Amino acid sequence: MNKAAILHISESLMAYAIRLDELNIRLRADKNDKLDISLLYTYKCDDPHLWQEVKMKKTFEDRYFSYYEIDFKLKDKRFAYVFKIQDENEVYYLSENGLEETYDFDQFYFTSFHMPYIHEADLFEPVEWMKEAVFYQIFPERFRRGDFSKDDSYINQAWEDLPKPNSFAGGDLKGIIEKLDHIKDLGVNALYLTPIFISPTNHKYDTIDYYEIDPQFGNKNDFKKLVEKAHGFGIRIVLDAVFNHMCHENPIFKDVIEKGKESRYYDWFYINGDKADVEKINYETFAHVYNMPKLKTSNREVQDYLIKIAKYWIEEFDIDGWRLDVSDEVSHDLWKRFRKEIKAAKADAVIIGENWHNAESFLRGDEFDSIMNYAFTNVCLAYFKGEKSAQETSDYLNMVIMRNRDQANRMMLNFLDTHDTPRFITEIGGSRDKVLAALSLSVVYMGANSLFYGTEIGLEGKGDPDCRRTFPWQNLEENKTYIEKVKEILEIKKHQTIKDGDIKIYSHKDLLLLERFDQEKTLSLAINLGRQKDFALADENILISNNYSNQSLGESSFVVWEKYSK
Ligand code: ARE
Repeated sequence: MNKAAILHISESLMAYAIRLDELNIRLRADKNDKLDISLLYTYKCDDPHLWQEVKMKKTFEDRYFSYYEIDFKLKDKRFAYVFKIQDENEVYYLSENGLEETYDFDQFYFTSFHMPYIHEADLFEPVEWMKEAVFYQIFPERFRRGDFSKDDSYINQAWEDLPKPNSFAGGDLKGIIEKLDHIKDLGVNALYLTPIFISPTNHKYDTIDYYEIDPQFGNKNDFKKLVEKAHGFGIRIVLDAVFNHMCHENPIFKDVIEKGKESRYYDWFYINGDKADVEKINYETFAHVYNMPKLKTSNREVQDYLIKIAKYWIEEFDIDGWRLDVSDEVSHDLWKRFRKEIKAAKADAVIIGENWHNAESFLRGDEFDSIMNYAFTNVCLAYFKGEKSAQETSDYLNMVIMRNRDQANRMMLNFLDTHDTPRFITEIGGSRDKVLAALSLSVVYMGANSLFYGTEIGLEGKGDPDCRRTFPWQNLEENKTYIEKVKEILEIKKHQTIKDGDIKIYSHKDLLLLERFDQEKTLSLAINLGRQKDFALADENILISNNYSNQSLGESSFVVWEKYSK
């Protein structure tokens, strides 16, 4: 046994409460070792010398490691445990003492792993609707123009032109309202809108007034109508909270430009000198962008200001959550307060961070519910570009799951592309078949989904700003068959096994395989991007397939089927 590979950390993502009376416990070991692993446990308030044993199951496997897990129903909240690890020759015990050949159970007070107590307030409560959420992400400036009576002197691009960094094409909220039928028809049940508040740019990530809708997009009345109509359709609305920075033209920052240290807002920013100076850029910003001065989010006053904004749009307009821009660069202290206040305002409002990297420290149940899952996007790109094999992809997807607690995994926002990335279809060389296979992978994988507007018609685009092309509505008709296929895939989301089931990810030769299962049923997905053509998999209950014929998977094909669990 490779002893160095064995890992367990108590009170972490390797031992945490799923419910008040249920724990998830994980142990890591070397993938090449054949091990028999059990959890030995006792309740501290019963007879603490009465130890029981229960087997753990191997559930995930990445490139080097196997992960063993158990979901454990507790009789009491005070819990002590050690692991018994057996290889072909010997038995070892893992406790706070480390890995040893024997374990002195009489000394467990000092040396066993502990779960001291589970408090209601510390539980990571999932947002139930996220388990079946299919988001549609809209960049409002480019989706649809619905208002032809507004002052449109700002528009500098014809709808059919390709966007440049400073293009304005005229999309607005009325346009979104008009097209809600199309969105609903796809099987979407949530919208994520990039920023809509007053700002000088087309993307509006530099806010001048957090309490007003940008007139280019409409007004509060339009927004109210949008929320009402969407809610009527069973579609929730999540807005973009740009709280890492504001616009340099925001009256708050302007006050600091004018009054310097005399401004009551001086300490809201990171300024190097007596006055903020836009010429010298003597203040911290988002990236190196002078027009986005960075807010000091550990300042209590700044926190109060931002939390009030977030609550306002929930309380006055009944929005269903926030996507948090550049959330990894904002203080944990703000996000902890933010969560408490947002959940008090609307218990099932969702909080989705924009963290491109491992965000475990934000996903413990006291800050975010979810993040934009760029790790998933990244591995999908590599796999569908042919840069990663089925085996490597499976290893990676397993690893990503093991980065987080189960609650977070079930709410991850999985997508193929966003307004910040090139369009997936363009990146993988234009294959619509591959996009459909990738979409089914995103639906069957654990978490919520997000579809970037235009995906349903195969809209192309390279990086920002090209990925933000206007929606070519005239092309809808000619894409009817493709849209139907996209709908069929999103439909899979409604299966109980996808909502609540466990997941297994593995590979077999060129096939990438995923299973979602509960006691009753198993829903499987197989994707083949390789050369193997004669592998029969699904012979009954096929839910959806592409290029799958004669019971075999050919190159660039996939199939989803369902059967009763054994
Ligand atoms: C504009 C131009 C760009 C130009 C840039 C700098 O379009 O071509 O490079 O200016 O001059 C918004 C707009 C952008 C705009 C930007 C600055 O949408 O069009 O760019 O403002 O004015 C990192 C951040 C992540 C961020 C991405 C873009 O961590 O938070 O970069 N995403 C959010 C939004 C953006 C938004 C902003 C932040 C700013 O979603 O739309 O940009 O509010 C690695 C790193 C990540 C990095 C990622 C991508 O993985 O680890 O940290 O993300 O690469 O670069």
